[in-house]
Amino acid sequence: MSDKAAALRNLLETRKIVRVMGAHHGLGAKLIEQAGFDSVWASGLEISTAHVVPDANILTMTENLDAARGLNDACGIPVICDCDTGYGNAANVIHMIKKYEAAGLAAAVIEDKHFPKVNSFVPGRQDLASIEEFCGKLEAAKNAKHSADFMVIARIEALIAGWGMEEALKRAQAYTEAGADGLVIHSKVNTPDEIYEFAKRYKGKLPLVAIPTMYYDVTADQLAEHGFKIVIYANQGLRASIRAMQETFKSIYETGSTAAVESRITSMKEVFELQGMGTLKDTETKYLKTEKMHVIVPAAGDARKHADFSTLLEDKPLCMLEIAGKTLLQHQAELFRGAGATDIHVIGGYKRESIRGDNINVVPNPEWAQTHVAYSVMRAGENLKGKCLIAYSDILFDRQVLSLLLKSPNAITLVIDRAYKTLPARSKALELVMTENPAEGEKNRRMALNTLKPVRKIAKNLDRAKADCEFAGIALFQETGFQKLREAWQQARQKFQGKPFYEASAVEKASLTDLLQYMIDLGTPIYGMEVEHGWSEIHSLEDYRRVSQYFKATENLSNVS
Ligand code: SPV
Ligand code: MG
Repeated sequence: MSDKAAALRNLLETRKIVRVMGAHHGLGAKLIEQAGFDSVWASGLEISTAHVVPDANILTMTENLDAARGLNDACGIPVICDCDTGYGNAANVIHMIKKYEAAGLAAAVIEDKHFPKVNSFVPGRQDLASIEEFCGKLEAAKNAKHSADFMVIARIEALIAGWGMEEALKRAQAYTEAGADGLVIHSKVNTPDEIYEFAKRYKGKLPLVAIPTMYYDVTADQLAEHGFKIVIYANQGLRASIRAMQETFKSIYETGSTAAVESRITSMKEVFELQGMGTLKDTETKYLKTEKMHVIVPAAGDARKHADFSTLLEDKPLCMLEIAGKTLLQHQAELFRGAGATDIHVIGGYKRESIRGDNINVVPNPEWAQTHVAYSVMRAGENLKGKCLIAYSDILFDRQVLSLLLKSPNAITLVIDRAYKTLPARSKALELVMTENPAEGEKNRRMALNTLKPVRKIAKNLDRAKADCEFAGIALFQETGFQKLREAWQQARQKFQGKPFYEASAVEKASLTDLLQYMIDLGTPIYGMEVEHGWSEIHSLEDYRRVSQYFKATENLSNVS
């Protein structure tokens, strides 16, 4: 038994009049449901027009059934189907009813014309079937359906064909006796008078259906007051969308741009909502078992002490600094998402209330003034499972650097820059790295871009003569590597409680480099991926200007291409 057929029966019991709106595709059905209508009309006229063929049984039953299924699947309300004349004789009707009922549709309307029919509003060839022939179809339909709820509604075309009121009433009586579940009385005049007269004179008890295409002034309440139980607005959605598309296309064609129509058309956001993109996201979270890639951006510190542009940071942390129209964080987040990040956690401390961005999870570190990067990272990382990328909030880097890093098979990989020695001295202490074989990089300069080298030392106070690289502030931890980082942190907090920890005065004040050095000392392999360019920190006004100019220049480049 179709739940939707039962739902339609229930609507007939509970509504003063059941309001039905025509559609030809799932989207229409969804919008009809959202607008509050009770039911959807799978309109032959609409479905034909959508295929750009005349509403004259050019489309097959299968094509109409497919369209009706599409409407039904897209909404939770019952669908009443326009089945024309039943696609042939009584034998065709039997097949049709079985198919429509099995598809979960709520009702089939068949009209008493000859196959192939023509739309009721097209003059000429409105040939009526005999009463006997049509009653045969109704009896066949009644016997073919399984559920008492599924409705077979007879549509009387006597007024359309010009056979007059007496004929219409005679047919109404005959169809009632033949077992129809409802009656459509169709009319092409522009007042409801003749259907009102019909309703008044009809002696049976079947629910009456009106299709006020021509007598469009009538209200649903007026129809209800005159004894109608169902009103079908058969084609207004189709007509509205044709006009809207024509006007939109004309404007775009004439102006050469979509600007003039933008405010009149549905936003992409709304389009995605209609598609059910939100549900898809939930589904993905629940069922897609692909590895997650989390990103942690420690951004809790107050950078004013390092930066010579500190006045720009009175009300925000460095990650909210605007560079070429976007915040530093937004630039980073776009890169991370492009690389497949599933979620981005930004640890906020100083002025954290100003941190915002699409799909950014701000993790507060209220102890930010007494703690440092390792502590912040672990606030976000405590419960994360999967791969994790840690990126300092004051750096920007090239897409290529990120994609090379993500190819690293090692459990822990740091991006390290071997060109640091050639750069002018910088105000902030650099985080230096000594790899296993510093000379190697020099030897293979051209080949070594993606070389992964074991890191021996990482610290601020490394002897510059021994340090071959600078840590670029981005590190990739595979799930196992991140687990090791977490364990090392827990161990360090116990072991070094109340004591200095590497270069930090206390373990809570540890930099990431302190924790990494601790791990190296514990025997955990940590690799450095050598690069020579492709990233920049933003520590000075000079950095800020250079990076801003870079973005403006690349924007101009992309405008040219
Ligand atoms: C349809 O929508 O296809 C109908 C109603 O049959 S009407 O076009 O008004 O005849
Ligand atoms: Mg029709």
